[in-house]
Amino acid sequence: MERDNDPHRPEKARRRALKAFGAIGTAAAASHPALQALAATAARVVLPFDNGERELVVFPQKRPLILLTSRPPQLETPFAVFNEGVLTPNDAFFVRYHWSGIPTSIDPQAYRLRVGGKVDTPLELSLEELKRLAEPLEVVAIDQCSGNSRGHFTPRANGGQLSNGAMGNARWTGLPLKKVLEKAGVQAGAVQVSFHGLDRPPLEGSPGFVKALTIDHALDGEVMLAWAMNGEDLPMLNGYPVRLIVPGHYGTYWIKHLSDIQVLDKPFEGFWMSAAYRIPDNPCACVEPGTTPAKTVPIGRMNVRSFITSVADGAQVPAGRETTVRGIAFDGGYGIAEVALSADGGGSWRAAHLGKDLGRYSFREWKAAFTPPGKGTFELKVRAVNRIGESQPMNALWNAAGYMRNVVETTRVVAA
Ligand SMILES: Nc1nc2c(c(=O)[nH]1)N[C@H]1C(S)=C(S)[C@@H](COP(=O)(O)O)O[C@H]1N2
Ligand SMILES: [Mo]
Repeated sequence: MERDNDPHRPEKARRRALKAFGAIGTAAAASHPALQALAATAARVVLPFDNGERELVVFPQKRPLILLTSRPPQLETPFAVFNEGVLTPNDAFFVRYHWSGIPTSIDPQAYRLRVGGKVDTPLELSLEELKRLAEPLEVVAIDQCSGNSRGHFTPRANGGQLSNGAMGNARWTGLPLKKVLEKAGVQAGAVQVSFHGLDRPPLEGSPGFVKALTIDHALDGEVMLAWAMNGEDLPMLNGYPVRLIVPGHYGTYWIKHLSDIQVLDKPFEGFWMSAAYRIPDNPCACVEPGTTPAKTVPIGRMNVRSFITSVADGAQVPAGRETTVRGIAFDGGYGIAEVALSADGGGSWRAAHLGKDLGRYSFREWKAAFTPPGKGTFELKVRAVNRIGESQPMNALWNAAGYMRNVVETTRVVAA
C-alpha cells in the first residue's frame, strides 16, 4: 500500500504497465480495442477516508489512475499530478461516465454533429465542416466534477467516494457553440439547448445522459465545442472527437462525444436536469446534515477552492529552515484575487505570491515561504479569495449529494 501522493511509485507502475500492454500509450486516438479488457492493475493507493483503498489501473491513453469503478470507467487523478504543472496532462486527466455503454472507437470520417429543434436549418456537420466553421479559439479551463472530494464529507454523502482528484485543468481548442447555433439559426421562443453524446445506458428505458443550458448561456460566446486538449486530439475517455466546454461550470455540463444538440422552446425535463445534479437553493448550497432543502436548483458555477500541492499530509520539512509551499487555487470564473497560507491552524495568515495568470477559468499557481520555528507538527491551511470577494468556509458545508466541497484544506507537516 502507498499514499496516492507519493510521486515516485506511479511512474514505476506506469513503466511496468506500459511494458505489459505494449502500444497503449501510442495507440491512434480513433481506434481502441475494448477498454475494459485493457484495464490493468498497476498498484494500490489509500485515500484518506474510511474504505479509501483503491487500485491504480491503466486504461487506453492513460497513465495509472485511481479506480473508482470500471463499468463505466470512473478514474481519479493521483493528487501528486497537480504539483507537476498548472495544466493537467491528458494521460493523467480524470474520467467520469454515468452509463457503461461508452464508445471505444469512433471513426472521425463517419462522425456527425447534429443540430436540431427550434432552428431554421437543421445541421449535420462532419468533423472537418465543424472545424472550418469559424476561427478556432483556445481557453484554459478547469473541468471539475460536482462530487469532487465527496469521500471527505462527514456525515458521508451518497455517491462515488472521491478524493480531490476529480478535477483537471487543460488548454482546450475549439470554436464557440454560438457559431454553430448561429449557422443553424435559432428561432424565436428558444429557451434552452440540450446536449447528448454517443454513450448510452446499458438498458433501454434508462435516461440517456442529456444536459441542458439556458439559451443565453449557450449563446454567450464562451461555451465551446472543443476537439483538442493541451494541443492534441481529445483522449477517447475525455470525449473524442468533440466535447462541450462550459467554462466556470461543473463538469456535468461538459458533454463528451457530443453528437446531438437540440434547441428547445421549453425547459428540458430529463432526469439529469430535473432529478440529478441539483443543489439546495440557498447561498451556501448547503443544509444541516440529514435535512432536506426546501427547494433545489440545477448545479452551476464552481465555488472557490485552493490546495497545497507541494507537500503531502504527514510530510517532513526541515525545522528552522525555509520551505517554499506551493499549490493551486481556482473559482468559477471571476478569477483568484488572493491566496493566504496559515502555519498555525488558521490563527494567522500570510499572503501567498500568485503565479502566472492563464485566465480566469484556469488553476492559478501560488507559493508562500514557511519556516517552522522549531521541531513539531504544524497545521498548514490555505484559503483563496476571488475577485468578487467570495472565499472558502473554515468548516465544511454539507449537502446530501456531496457536491461543491470547498472547505479550507489542512495539511499537517512534521518539522524535524
Ligand atoms: N457523454 C458524457 N459526457 C459527460 C458525462 C457522461 O457521463 N457522458 N459525465 C459528465 C460529468 S458528470 C463530468 S464530471 C465530466 C468529466 O469529464 P472527464 O471524464 O473528461 O474528466 O464529463 C461530463 N460529460
Ligand atoms: Mo461529474
